[in-house]
Amino acid sequence: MRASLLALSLLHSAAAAAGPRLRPGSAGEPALDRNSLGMQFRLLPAGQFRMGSGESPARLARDFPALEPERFSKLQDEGPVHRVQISKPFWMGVHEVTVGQFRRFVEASGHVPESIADGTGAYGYNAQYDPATSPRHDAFVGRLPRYSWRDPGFPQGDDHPVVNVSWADAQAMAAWLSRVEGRRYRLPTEAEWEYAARAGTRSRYHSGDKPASLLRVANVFDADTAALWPQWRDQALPGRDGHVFTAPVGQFAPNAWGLHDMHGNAWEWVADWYGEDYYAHSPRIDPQGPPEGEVRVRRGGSWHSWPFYTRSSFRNWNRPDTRYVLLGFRLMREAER
Ligand SMILES: [Ca+2]
Ligand SMILES: [Ca+2]
Repeated sequence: MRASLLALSLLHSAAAAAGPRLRPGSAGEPALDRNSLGMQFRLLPAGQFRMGSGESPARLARDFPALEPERFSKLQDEGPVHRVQISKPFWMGVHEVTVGQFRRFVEASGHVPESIADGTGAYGYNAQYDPATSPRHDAFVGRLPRYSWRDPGFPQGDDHPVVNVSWADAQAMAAWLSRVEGRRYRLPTEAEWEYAARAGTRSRYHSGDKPASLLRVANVFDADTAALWPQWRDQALPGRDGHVFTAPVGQFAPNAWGLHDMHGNAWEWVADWYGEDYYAHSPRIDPQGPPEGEVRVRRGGSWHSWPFYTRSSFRNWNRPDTRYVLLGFRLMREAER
């Protein structure tokens, strides 16, 4: 038994080294691999999907009654729904990059994260904030030098998603892993991200259309988090997901392709510049985003996001030097040919 398991594992390693395996694993899930930092990746197949959302403001207003109706008329950037072809299989990170993985990267590479290098720091949660009197009515303060990826003002274990990292910090980690392993790591494109998040679904979430379905699959702005932001209690997911701030990655059910936390926990930087009307003219095969821009796209929502903003099609953005308590990243690895 032991010998045959060993043989099987050698066979698997040989197959993985030889190139991508297009067929899903025997359990119906894509093949799984671990890299030198212990990060897990799933080999997603090449394929086509319909990107974006064409939901009417009326339908959204019906299903998200706590939001002001004006919000639903500002979603033109999610359309038109268009067919996108992902031409090559790729290895997608199963989890958001964790605090522990980011620390190992920083220690091994000598990379100085942008929040420390430029001396301005990052954002943090201020537990003393008073919703009635604090500036901006916001518990998040910054930038301040005391905050960084090491300390967003709330407790995080090594298995939580790293936040307060800039787009360049994410790029630096991908470049370092690529150098160390001789394979190409990078941020997913916006199209690769949505393809991976949907895992074949067309619904608002990979768990269905109903916000309540998120309780099973995502750490979002739930009743416990809303206790700290009572002014937004009406926006909270009814119910408790068990996490006031970030959760350890992989605590919730994965999507059909074995990927965790595509909704919620930390927003995820992707590679693309943001273009509001990009979907109207983007190439059908492997779109890469506009050639230039001011802000980079982030996807998926966070532990502090209302359910509406964690939909698979929702697009948001930040300046690339942003470091914020809600924003982390996930890496992908290109499949060897
Ligand atoms: Ca939560
Ligand atoms: Ca996420």
